[in-house]
Amino acid sequence: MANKLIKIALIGNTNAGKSTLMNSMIDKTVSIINKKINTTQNIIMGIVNIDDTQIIFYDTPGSNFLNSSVSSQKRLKIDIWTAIDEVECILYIIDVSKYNYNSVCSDIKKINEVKKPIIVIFNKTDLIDNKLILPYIESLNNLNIVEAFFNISAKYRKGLNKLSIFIKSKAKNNKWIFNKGEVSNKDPIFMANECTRNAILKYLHKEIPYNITVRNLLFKSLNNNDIKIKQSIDLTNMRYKPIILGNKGETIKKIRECSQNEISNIMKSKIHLYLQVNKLND
Ligand SMILES: Nc1nc2c(ncn2[C@@H]2O[C@H](COP(=O)(O)OP(=O)(O)OP(=O)(O)O)[C@@H](O)[C@H]2O)c(=O)[nH]1
Ligand SMILES: [Mg+2]
Repeated sequence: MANKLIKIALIGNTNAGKSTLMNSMIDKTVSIINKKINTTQNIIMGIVNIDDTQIIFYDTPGSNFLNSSVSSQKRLKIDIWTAIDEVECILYIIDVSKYNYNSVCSDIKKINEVKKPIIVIFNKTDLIDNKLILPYIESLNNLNIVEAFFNISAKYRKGLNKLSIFIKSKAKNNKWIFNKGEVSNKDPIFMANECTRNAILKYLHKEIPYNITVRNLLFKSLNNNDIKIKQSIDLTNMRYKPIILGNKGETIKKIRECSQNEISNIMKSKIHLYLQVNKLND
């Protein structure tokens, strides 16, 4: 039996639930999820193999940047278009509780310039009365751009079976790119850094987390299968240091505990996490 392959881009506004959808499809946390905006900062691939078919999802940063010309957002925009270029099919994810026809219309028209199948996904259907969605579908259908519509709840795993059957049916005969056990293109060090970044997003004010980088200093498996990890939280400006540490070190303690728990859940090992705060490029 020939192997099949399909690459899919997950595009949509920040907070639409792209990373949640990818994690639910793969049944593992490969991309971090947060209720704050712009959680995903670069393309993260998630891989799922169903029978003879390998599906590769490209999770992207929120596409509110699709039409933006702000220079700090250029890199995010490039990532989105790189993903759109590399895949065979685009899933455009919408937070149905925040549906805005004009914004969806403008995005899908722009994406349609690459002439690839666009599938619209109404996510977070757990939050609204599903009857509301039919008129949304009818008006978008009039554009003759969208190949199919799906209603799902990525968080509560509703409607995902139908969606994966559909995606699978679009796969073409091709060699698999990733080996059987691989679930992401990112390594454990990247994932561990991301967990700490996510914890920082959780506990700090909006503007600060975007001025920090998490850098790995040590990642070591111990004899008893525990993992020892040291990371540096690099700051563009040391005036953020007291904020990250918090009163008597309370904030960094919470960040460390939260990240350590998340890494432990992902890696299914006991984690010993140590954090330090440094100036970027020191
Ligand atoms: N109620 C509900 N919440 C959801 C659903 N899917 C995702 N969420 C929540 O929406 C928030 C954003 O989810 P993410 O998956 O991080 O969104 P994203 O599209 O990847 O966001 P960016 O990475 O910032 O572009 C999180 O708090 C999720 O728990 C859903 O089906 N129902
Ligand atoms: Mg995301």
